Amino acid sequence: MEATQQTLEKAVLEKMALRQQQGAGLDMSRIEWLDRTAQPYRELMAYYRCALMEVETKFNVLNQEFSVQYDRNPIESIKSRIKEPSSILAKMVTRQYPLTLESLEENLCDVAGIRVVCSFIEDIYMLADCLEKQDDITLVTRKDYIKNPKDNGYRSLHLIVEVPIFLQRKKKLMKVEIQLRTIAMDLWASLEHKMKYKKQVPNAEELTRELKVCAEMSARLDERMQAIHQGLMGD
Ligand code: 0O2
Repeated sequence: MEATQQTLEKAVLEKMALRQQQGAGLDMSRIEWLDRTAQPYRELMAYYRCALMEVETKFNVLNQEFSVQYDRNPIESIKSRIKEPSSILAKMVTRQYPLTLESLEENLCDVAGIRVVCSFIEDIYMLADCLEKQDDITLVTRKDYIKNPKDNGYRSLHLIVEVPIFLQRKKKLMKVEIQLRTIAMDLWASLEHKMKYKKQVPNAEELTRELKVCAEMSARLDERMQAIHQGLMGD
């Protein structure tokens, strides 16, 4: 598995190196080029990791403040990831984006991704609003798949934001994709994801229908649990 990953990473770097080499018209060997491009690629991924740390800290701060003020944590868990080189390459090739680092940065919004799992739907909107109001955050897009679920039943709130990272000599704005969902939405999405990526699923149509029913049921459950919670808090 690790060996496959390394091979794929090498393939991405090599393809990007070649494209840049052709663009710049430079005359040097493939290996030299790979070495030269490997470093900028790693640097860019390091910047995305820094951006993830910034956004994750912002959510942790909000969670702390909330727990002090209201004696409860709106966030159940936070997971972050950098998109794998193979997925980056696949997306760039499928969408016919130029295979350069500049194009990667400009066209892909989900290289750095953070998933925030909340207890209640109202926590999702509260956290999203708090984040969007921060003066170093720029909202690029907001897709509300909770109010407008996908046809298959998928629910989550998606934000693409730009966040500055402060480096030795410069400030750099980095894009981060944020997915906010409840525990029930998260469970549903991981089950559906498993099904999507499984090659041969017996009774696929039946399971897809069943998943859609489950999405409806879990949405009702989220609403009822929130109503009970509001009742307990006296809202
Ligand atoms: P992965 O492996 O999770 O990264 P974009 O790809 O952002 O340019 P798109 O497709 O409109 O454009 O983005 P959208 O709708 O905001 O979805 C982005 C991500 O949300 C997906 O990333 C999934 O993580 C998640 N997602 C969206 N729809 C579904 C769904 O129907 N089921 C599940 N399980 N997850 C979904 P990737 O890149 O597809 O995958």
